[in-house]
Amino acid sequence: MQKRALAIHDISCVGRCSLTVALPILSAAGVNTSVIPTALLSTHTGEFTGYTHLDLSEQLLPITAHLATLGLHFDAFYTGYLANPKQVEKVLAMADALCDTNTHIFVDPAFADHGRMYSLMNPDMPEKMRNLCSRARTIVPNLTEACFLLNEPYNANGYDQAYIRALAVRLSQLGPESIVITDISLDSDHTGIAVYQKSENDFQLMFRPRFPGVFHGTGDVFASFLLAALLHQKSLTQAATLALNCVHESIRLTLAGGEALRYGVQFERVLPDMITALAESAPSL
Ligand code: PXL
Repeated sequence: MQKRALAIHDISCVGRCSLTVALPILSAAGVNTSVIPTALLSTHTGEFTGYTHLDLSEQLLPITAHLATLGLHFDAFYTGYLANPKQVEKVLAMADALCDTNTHIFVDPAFADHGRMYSLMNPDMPEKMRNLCSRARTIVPNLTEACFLLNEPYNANGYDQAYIRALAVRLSQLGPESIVITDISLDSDHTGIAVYQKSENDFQLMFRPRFPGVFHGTGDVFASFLLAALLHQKSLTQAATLALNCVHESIRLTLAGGEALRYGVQFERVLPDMITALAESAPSL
């Protein structure tokens, strides 16, 4: 049976993040993907100025009420960028209305990076987002978001494996079974992820050589590849490896192509490889 996902993120018209990333990646993975947009922006807020911003909070519950009448089963309920902390409460109500016990609630906190909250974010977001993370089966914070969620000071570097493992364990104590923390660096030449599965008490770090630069939207690209692989019944380790490789390759192609980095990464060029890897029983990607 074809899998069905519901992606709840903003639409940034230009800049490759949120729904313009989640939808193509999940669709290419063969997942029937519905969307509920949380906000409409002309671009993401990372490296642009003068962007427009329309908060779609008032639409969330009416859209949900209608969709709930359709009696659909969603295999995944995938949340990303929310326009304000109050939307978190609405998203929890949406989960009540649209999820069943088999729905994989997959949360990308998507409110901060590089030690700071995103430009339009309200300071109450971390506390509210903690409630949504508690409800999730899988969460994919970057290191900044992990620190905000746990009220920990953020260190860009100067931490060790034991520190990251402790963060992952504490995040799992909020509720989720699977934790993937992105943007981990134990040395300046590598960047990677921490993967923790609570029921197995299994913790792994995975690294790739670091490319110089700030790559917008890669958290969204990573999360979407990860969910695509999990919906193909890959293990957490397999899915995280595939997603890390796909993001690494997207960045490599972007740098080789010379496109300005604020336009995001060229994940489109990796989709054929993703499709091949998803079809393998032990993905080589
Ligand atoms: O990629 C995360 C993201 C999503 N949506 C909007 C953003 C950002 C990051 O800056 O600004 C609107």
